[in-house]
Amino acid sequence: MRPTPSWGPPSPEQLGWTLDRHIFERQRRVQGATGDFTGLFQSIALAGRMIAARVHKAGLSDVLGRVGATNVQGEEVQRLDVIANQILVRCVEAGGHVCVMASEENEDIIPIPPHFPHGKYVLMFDPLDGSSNIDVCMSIGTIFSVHRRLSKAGPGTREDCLQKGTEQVAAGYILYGSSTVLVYTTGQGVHGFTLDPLVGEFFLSHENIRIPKRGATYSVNEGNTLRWDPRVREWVAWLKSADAPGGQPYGHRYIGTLVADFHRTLLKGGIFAYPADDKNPSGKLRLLYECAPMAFIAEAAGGAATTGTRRVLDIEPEALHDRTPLFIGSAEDVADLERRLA
Ligand code: AHM
Ligand code: MG
Repeated sequence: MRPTPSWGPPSPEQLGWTLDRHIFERQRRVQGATGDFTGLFQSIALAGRMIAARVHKAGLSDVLGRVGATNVQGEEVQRLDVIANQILVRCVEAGGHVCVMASEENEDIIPIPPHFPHGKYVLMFDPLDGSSNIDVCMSIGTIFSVHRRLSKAGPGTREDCLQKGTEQVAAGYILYGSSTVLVYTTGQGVHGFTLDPLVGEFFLSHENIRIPKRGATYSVNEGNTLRWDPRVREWVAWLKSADAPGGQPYGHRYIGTLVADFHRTLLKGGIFAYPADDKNPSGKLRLLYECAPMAFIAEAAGGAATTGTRRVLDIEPEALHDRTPLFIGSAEDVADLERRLA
């Protein structure tokens, strides 16, 4: 006998909830909204689709490998890094929604060319996070953070970029994984959209994501163990022991791309850590392009993010490329870590 077909509930595509529509509906609820925010998001999503297209056929086009230079962080620049950076800048600069940008790949702020209008927002991004994974077909991502400008008019300034994480008006990331997923928050609710590559649209696939209060997985580069503060070493040893919360050892997962490790942590719970170490005494990850946007998302989903001693979102940046230690994830897992470092 042939099985009875089960059609199930309508898919996100059938419902037509695209990213554009989701943001537009929200804009309608804000009195006096100008559409600038919606426009900025459309530009970011376009850049995401363009980067995804290049990432997914990277081995076939001439985009893999190094450009032979190091970036402001002293790291080797990969070709796809440069391409992703250019795509984001070009997609956003002409829209008239931002007054200045800053990127992990650029030493200084990225001004908006004078022939384009200057808008009220500031955009900061890590165009291609997880660079070391590009050439080996592992998940990589884009991270972005949006602030309102502080300066009154005209070209934006470095000070417009140097704002605390609490001042973000939106943050998000795009994960180029087994599928391409865009996750964003404006501080209330975290929503995820999956790219249908045939339609070329992001459809709502993860509405109102809440991070579990506690997880059962930790994510850290354990190759750095000998370089850590002994209290961090003891904390990781505890997570691996039968004394760990739940009475059994935590599992370990580490991809080495913050976007991918964070996405898993957001959906399944647990904790991701990049502690300070002897080589990176202030931590490795950058406050403005990586830690603050992810902390904004984590808190909006009911999780937490700390340097070990203070809330990441409260850090006042001093320079564009400031770094900070990061412990982020389920609220109870982060609280345990804080207690152990106190
Ligand atoms: P990148 O932005 O240059 O790719 O560097 C940041 C990446 C993060 O995505 C990841 O969490 C970390 O560096 C991995 O570092 P390591 O290879 O030291 O474990
Ligand atoms: Mg990065």
